[in-house]
Amino acid sequence: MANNEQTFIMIKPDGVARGLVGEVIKRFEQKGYYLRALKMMNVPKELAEEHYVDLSSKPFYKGLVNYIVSGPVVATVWEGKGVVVTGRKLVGATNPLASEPGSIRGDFCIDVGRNVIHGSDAVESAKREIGLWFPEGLADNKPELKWVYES
Ligand code: DGT
Ligand code: DGI
Repeated sequence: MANNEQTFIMIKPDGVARGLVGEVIKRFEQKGYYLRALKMMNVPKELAEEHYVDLSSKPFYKGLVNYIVSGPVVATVWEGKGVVVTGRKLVGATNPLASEPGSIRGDFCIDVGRNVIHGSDAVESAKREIGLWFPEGLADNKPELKWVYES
């Protein structure tokens, strides 16, 4: 399994407004994942629409897009072995009422429409989302991680 797998994690406007940025970063860092890129931004409507294009036929799509553009978000890329699947475990199930306590959604939210964080659900979608949110590319800024990985 590759040590340099990447996932896209976004702290949504409610997560930023509620001061959960540090908490999210802490949980990914303490697991051992590497914060490869980070930016705070207001989201153009077209970007929110494109990010959630797979859900465009859903009745909640318009509300979802309005929620994502309602305030600043923090867009991040995390890197490490198994980070997509394990990142989803750290994030928790989509509906926070079904998220396990100990996961971010399980610990910090209630409504599916205010679920504080997004995490890519597969390696392929992570690639698509990183390209979408970081079209400028990622800086070459990775240290040696010999205290995290055996080889
Ligand atoms: P433990 O960790 O001593 O409580 O024992 P178990 O039952 O959780 O784990 P076990 O018996 O499979 O392995 C004993 C120890 O060997 C474990 O603590 C870590 C190490 N170990 C197991 N598999 C590997 C491996 O593939 N590579 C390395 N470097 N160490 C391993
Ligand atoms: O990858 P996830 O965010 O866990 O889940 P997803 O890709 O299926 O859905 C994306 C977002 O859409 C999710 O974080 C919250 C929202 N959503 C999903 N299902 C519903 C929903 N929002 C409402 N209001 N109702 C839903 O049934």
